[in-house]
Amino acid sequence: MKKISNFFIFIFLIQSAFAQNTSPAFTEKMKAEMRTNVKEAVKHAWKGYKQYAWGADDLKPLTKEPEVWYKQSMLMTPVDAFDTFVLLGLKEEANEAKNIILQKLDFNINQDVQVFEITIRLLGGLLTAYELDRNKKFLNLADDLGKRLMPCFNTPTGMPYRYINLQTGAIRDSANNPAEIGTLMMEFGKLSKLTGNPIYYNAAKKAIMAVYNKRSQINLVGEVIDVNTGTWISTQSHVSGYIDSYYEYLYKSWKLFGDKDFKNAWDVSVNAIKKYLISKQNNGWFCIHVDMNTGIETSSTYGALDAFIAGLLAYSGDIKTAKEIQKANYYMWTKFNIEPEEFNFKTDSILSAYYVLRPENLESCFYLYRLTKDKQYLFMAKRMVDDILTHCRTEAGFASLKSVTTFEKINSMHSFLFAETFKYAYLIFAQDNVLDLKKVVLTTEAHPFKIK
Ligand code: DMJ
Repeated sequence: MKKISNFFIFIFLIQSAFAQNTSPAFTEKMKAEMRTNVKEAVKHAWKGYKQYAWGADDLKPLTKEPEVWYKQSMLMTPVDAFDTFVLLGLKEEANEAKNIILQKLDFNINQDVQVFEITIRLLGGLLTAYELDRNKKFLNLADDLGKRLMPCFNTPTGMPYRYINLQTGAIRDSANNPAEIGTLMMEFGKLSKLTGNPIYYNAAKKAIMAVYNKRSQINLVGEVIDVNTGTWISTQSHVSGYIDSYYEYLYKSWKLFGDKDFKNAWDVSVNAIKKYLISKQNNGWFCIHVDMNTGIETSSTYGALDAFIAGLLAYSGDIKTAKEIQKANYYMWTKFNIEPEEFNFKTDSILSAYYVLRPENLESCFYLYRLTKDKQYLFMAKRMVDDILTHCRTEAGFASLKSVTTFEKINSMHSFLFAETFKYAYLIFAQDNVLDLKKVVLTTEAHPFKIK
């Protein structure tokens, strides 16, 4: 009898807590536990990399083999991971990463590389490493890489080619996209600020502004553009892959450099995003695909990559829209216990079922928590982190998933797991001063750059 009455008292207390709109507390102890769990996961993944893939770009977490992107490794994992180790206070791991980078990294490779990926992971990682560690060798490596990448901008429009040979400077693939064109601004701009050489800033600014100047009459950009002629090859418009971080860099470049041209371009662009791309559903707001000229919907594809837009909108001051979109992001996550790569909110169905350890949903939680201190985002983040640590862990590290409906794993562990996913997973449960958003701006790969 006593047990039954206790049960009713408990239910009563929960109900009255909800009636008073007070959700349960997320205690300091819970935060500390989450930080411990994330640190342990970082150490586990790094241990696997060291044991089975030391010196390679990435670890293949199922077969326990090294993965090298091109002819020769460029140490993607150590470079992407270094600042995460520093922020998490993992000194031994930070030293190991630093030593291999300074001893082995060499960009004199006769190989075509993708300008965007090399910039956000390596140039970005090296610049942050320099700002954190002050060892000039990091900056020299960044400057060497910057010089090797510069010929990509030699086009009539100033928009870069997608690929460049790091040794010969030969360029290829003139069909590029706003994300890969625009997401060079923070890294090249920072390189200019740190070296005193303006060529990088100027080239990257010309490129991103060239995309902006090719916007349609309704202020949207398309998905693929010819960098020689400036003609749009695909007029699909959205905030997903191929466009996403172009918008991110318009706003963040304004925050980082205080250059008003970026702010103006962001203001115009974000109004168009809100007018044409946002669709309001019961499960939250999400972004559709439209034609850049007409604004007419072409598909209602959303997904793991698009999830960044909530965080970006929160960061730029629109908390209301951000909260609505994060509701959809979380719905997409909890429906399967991990988000799929692509999801259709209108039909409530998966379009593409894989999960490659992406950070964007957690990233948005991080910004929303920092800016609102609403503890629902701590609970959301806990759920996502717990799910990743449970479903993706392997003996040697963490693996991507072939499908979020079966949890079958695939043999891939991208370096952005260290640079972004683990970093956001930790920071959301850490004190604000571990990373002060008034002092730094995080790049698209979550490398913090100091605002000067
Ligand atoms: C990262 O390399 C960057 O965040 C990029 O802008 C998008 N894709 C991955 C993470 O999903």
